[in-house]
Amino acid sequence: MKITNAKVIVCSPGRNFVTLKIFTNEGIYGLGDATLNGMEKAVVSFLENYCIPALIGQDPRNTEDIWHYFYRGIYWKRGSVSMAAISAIDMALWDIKGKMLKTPLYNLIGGKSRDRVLVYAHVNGNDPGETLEKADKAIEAGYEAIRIQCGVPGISHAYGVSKDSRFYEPAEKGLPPVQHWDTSKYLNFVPHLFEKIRVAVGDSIHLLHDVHHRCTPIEAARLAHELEPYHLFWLEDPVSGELQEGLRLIRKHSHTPIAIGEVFNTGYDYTTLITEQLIDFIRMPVSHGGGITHLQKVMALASFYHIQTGFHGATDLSPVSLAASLHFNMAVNNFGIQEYMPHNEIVNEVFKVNYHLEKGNLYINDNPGIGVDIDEESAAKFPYAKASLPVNRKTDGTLFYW
Ligand code: EZ4
Ligand code: CO
Repeated sequence: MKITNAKVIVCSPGRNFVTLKIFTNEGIYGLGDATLNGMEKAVVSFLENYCIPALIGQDPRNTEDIWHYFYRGIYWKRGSVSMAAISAIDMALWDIKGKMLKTPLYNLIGGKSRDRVLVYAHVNGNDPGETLEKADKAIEAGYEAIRIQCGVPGISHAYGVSKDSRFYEPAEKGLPPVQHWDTSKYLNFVPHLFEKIRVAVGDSIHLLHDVHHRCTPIEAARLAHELEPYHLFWLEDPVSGELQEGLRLIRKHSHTPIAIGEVFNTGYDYTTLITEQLIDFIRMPVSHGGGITHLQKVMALASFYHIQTGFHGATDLSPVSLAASLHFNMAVNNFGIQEYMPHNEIVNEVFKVNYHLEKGNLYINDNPGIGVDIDEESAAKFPYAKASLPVNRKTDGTLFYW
């Protein structure tokens, strides 16, 4: 079996998606998600100019060797752009493998360990009252786990609080907008928010919260400690992960579970975090973390340290990514939870999906491979539109963390 060609499909049904389609001499093709929010064209260029020419003629069944060809074989390693490309290639090859063997991807990576995938919903409001109303709605809809984000008094626009009440989208058209941030206001506010929410929703609902890397290790330690009475399922990205040792300080002061790494892109970003048991959940998704091939290794290492999956799954990850995550989560023993945000309806005109939501859980059907298809005619109706994630500045203008 040979790879005969590959192409990159860029479309924007409400938001930008980059999809890699790999063709073979046996008529089977595979799809991979290469979307990197706000940096889409950089991945397109890397795929088109460097990866696709090297893929043509290779045997698509050799997922392990091809992965290493693009990772070990390339002098300039790692980085979000090249890892997004490698992840898309790997996903497309596993899609081909499943289609060739006429079986869903989960059967190739361990079979079913469960019959559904627990997801968490996104709840965000401008103030605690509105946030609680939306939390009640999510619980009524059957969600067992909800991520709570809320506007912070004194901060004009807090990241993660959606402008559109139905869909969550942090990127805005054009160049990056500037948002403002004040950590002390945030730290003073969040424990009160969670007290209110926990008292109102009771003990049986899982509550999650995303810090989006806005704290220093000692600030994050304070927050994780002060949130202990409200029994969070996890506190996400409490600090920027560049300094893995920084997580030691949080662990030392708190038993709030920690999830980290939606911006990570290799297992090397996790080695200290895993082997010192500084975290509880892996956020790095299939689409940015090296695909199925690499994430299997990361989650295997994590399994020895009681660390579970909790993959990124915001709307900037395409349905191909979400389906790939679902196969992974169905198969792996150390499954934790999956992030889920419904895509805008027009996304489903372009992508034909093989999963559905029922009472806070996602179910996947038995389509072979990853099992999502793309309607290219429909994709062509939605041309790329530049959009960017915001940059953050303190109120005095100092550029701040992501
Ligand atoms: O900032 O998906 O956990 N989810 C998040 C998201 C991410 C965006 C980045 O593209 O943190 O809001
Ligand atoms: Co996040």
